[in-house]
Amino acid sequence: MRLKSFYADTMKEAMQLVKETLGEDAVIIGTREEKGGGVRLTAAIEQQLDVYDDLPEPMNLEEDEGDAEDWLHEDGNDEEDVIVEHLTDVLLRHGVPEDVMDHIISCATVVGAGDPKTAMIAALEHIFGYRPLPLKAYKKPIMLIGPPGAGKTLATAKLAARNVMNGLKVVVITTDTVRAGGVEQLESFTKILKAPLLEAETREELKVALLEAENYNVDQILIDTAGMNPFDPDDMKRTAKMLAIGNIEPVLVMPAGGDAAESGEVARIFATLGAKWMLPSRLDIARRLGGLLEAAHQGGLSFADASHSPKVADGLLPITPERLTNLLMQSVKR
Ligand SMILES: Nc1nc2c(ncn2[C@@H]2O[C@H](COP(=O)(O)OP(=O)(O)OP(=O)(O)O)[C@@H](O)[C@H]2O)c(=O)[nH]1
Ligand SMILES: [Mg+2]
Repeated sequence: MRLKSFYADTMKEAMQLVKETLGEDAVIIGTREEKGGGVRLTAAIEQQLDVYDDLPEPMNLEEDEGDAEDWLHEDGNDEEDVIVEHLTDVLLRHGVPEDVMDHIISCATVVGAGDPKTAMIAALEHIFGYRPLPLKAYKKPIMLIGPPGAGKTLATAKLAARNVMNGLKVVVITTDTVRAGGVEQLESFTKILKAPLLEAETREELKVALLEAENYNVDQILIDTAGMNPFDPDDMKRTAKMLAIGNIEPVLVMPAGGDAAESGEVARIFATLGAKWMLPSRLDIARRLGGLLEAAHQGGLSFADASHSPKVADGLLPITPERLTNLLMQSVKR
């Protein structure tokens, strides 16, 4: 995709310029009235890609900045234009929906940072919340919830492992007792960690397990749950009833790489159960992060730590505006 901005006194003239320069296939992706009069119109055009162009490239910010300089000199654009064009390109490549993209770009231009990366960090910092999960005694049991296969059990094991490695005592409870292998999958980790693993299928059993866990006098209680379908009212009611026991902190485990609209809707539903935290999973096997940004936006969720590998030993990465920016700015071809 190639992006270019055009300036003209009227929209009609700007459209004509787009047509003459980029041809009939150009798509208008943004318009803005300039402070000093006239309009600015940003247009995009697909470039023919070789099949190998679709492979990911390593991040090379210096090269990106070089490109930005070229824009500056060739087109006489100012810094703000370079930032808008660069960020628009990055966000489009990640399939970020228009309203979130507009919000990020307006914030990035308002902060007046000199380069696209700094502007993106500032915008992401302003728009989204970032709260790593506690690595200390936490009075609320942490319950990992999310769609089937999202990575809840692996995330539970990673959280348990990092707590134990930091000298904290944990008890793990699983409510995924019906599915074959559900308990065994967790047990293989809790045994190594020498952490008690309790089972609770129903709300009543969970109440009992929580009382038992408190008797262990631990720093954290982690609860792994069975996969739940956000669009199935029965599944959601069951989870809501478990959470209604009180004082439980639900954390949504959300796989990266999903369709943005779908991820946003899923996040919004889980947020109604009280989730305020989102633990992104599968960062290593996703190339587009529009789904995660839309989920954070729709659900009003803060980014917690993320899972970036299928190995418990690799642990979790705290998500910060800087890390999110680096992930977004890694080259992703459309
Ligand atoms: N590469 C990679 N694989 C992951 C990651 N997180 C989870 N997985 C894999 O995804 C699969 C499902 O992970 P689980 O932790 O079992 O997911 P779950 O949400 O507990 O699944 P259910 O209990 O069946 O709903 C497993 O094969 C995990 O190894 C990740 O961050 N990166
Ligand atoms: Mg599981």
